[in-house]
Amino acid sequence: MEPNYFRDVANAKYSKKHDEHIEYGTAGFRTKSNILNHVLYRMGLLAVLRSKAKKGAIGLMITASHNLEPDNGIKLVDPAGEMLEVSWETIATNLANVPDSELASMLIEISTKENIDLSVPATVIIGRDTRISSPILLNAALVGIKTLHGEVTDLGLVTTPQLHYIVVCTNTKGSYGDPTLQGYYLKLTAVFKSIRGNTINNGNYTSTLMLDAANGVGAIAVKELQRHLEGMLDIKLFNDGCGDLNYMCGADFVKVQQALPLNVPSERNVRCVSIDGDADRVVYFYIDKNDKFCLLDGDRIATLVASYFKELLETSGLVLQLGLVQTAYANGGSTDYISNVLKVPVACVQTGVKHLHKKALEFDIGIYFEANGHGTVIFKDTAKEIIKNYTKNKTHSATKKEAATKLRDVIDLINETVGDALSDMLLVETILHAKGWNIIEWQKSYNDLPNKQLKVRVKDRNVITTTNAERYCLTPVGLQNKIDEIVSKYPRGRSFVRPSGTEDIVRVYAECENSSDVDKLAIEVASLVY
Ligand code: 16G
Ligand code: ZN
Repeated sequence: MEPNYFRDVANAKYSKKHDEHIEYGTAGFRTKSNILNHVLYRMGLLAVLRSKAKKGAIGLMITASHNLEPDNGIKLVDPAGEMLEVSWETIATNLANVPDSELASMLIEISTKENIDLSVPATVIIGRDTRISSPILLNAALVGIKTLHGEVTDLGLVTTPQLHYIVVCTNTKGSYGDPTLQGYYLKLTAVFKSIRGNTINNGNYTSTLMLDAANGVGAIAVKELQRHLEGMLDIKLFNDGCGDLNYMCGADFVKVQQALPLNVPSERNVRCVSIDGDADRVVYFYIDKNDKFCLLDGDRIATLVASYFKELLETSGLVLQLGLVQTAYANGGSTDYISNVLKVPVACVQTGVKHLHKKALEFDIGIYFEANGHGTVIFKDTAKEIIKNYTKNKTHSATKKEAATKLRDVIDLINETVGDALSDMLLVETILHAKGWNIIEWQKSYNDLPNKQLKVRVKDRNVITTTNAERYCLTPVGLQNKIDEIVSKYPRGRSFVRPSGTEDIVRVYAECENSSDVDKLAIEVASLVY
């Protein structure tokens, strides 16, 4: 190792100015933006080491997703476009919290333990969301990267999924797509247009929708989509960046509050979409003829996609294993529908995209969605190859080949690296168009159980530990028995509590058959946690 390589890492401007312990959680570091400066600097340093360790470009995204404006955060993206490897999450946490005096020695220790060849060149691809604090934090990260002589590609304002896309394209030398924003828009929109053909409307499907962009970076991307899809998809954009980020709008607000976001007009039976502040989550909703708010969340998207893929597999005669991955938050109504009506295997894992992604890799075609609208579909390389060859095989009937061709094309519409609100939306639009469905028909496919989520502030959320994909409480001892007792009083009742990975709170989820009971059930369970 070059002895002087870490010589300049001490930097007074980015020294650690407080003692708050910060953790690399489910989606990276996320907290108040004014205590993140040294963390960003240090993650710049770490990204260089990670790039050298993996001999590939690393992504660094500055965002706090659906959190309000005062927060910010950072996450690192591995070369294949995936979340940072779990063992490096601990390394990141340790590096963020070490005293300044031990920074250099910890970097040396990481390099030695991870066997990093420091002569390997490093590249870090950076993106940021629209928060006021993002440019300052960007500078901190840039200084970190440059201190260790890493190359930087600064993408400016991008959605989180766009960053993931560009990282994977860069590392696969363009075979996944062109590593530019232009490449991203062209890839998604070209296939969207070609699948849709000349029929803009079909059956009860019409091409108009209202989109709430949470006043986030997604609004910029949506404007690009509007340009590319003019005449094909009529997107009416709301919360386009002029208002407060994620404030009473966006996918998280809509999902949790089950209410119309600010500024979106209450028009009956119109298909509406909400994305979150960094555009990796999407939910649909509409106001029905009785002025009731109706939500179509990640579970709905997953079931719609599963039913479409199942249909294409059956029609084409392709034999591939289709599976769906959910979390404990998935509505019991959706799980019943998937298992009993669609008859697609369904797995449940703990919250956080990395867990869903990993499980979905076990299927030839793995669909994963969190109820909050974060999800995608991933295909094994072998499955892609089988589908491609099938479309070329002259012995299959035209109908079979047509279904296989649709399957082949729709793969290009999907951002497999991570849940992508815009790619997911274009997929949903494609499926609704193919089925000739309006949003009411989509909703009729099954009934959600009434459900409620609550946040509880506690002294130490980590006293709650869970198992069985967060559906069962291990500690405090006795809590689970009390939950079971309460739940047993409610027909089709289900409830769980878990510590949040992104906020200093405990989350409570409850569902049951009668909407008049659900608030009571949630409050009863929440009262056990106080
Ligand atoms: C993060 C996760 C999301 C998860 C949420 C749970 C990623 C990219 N994002 O936003 O998947 O649903 O955290 O938050 O993994 P919670 O632990 O606060 O409930
Ligand atoms: Zn997000």
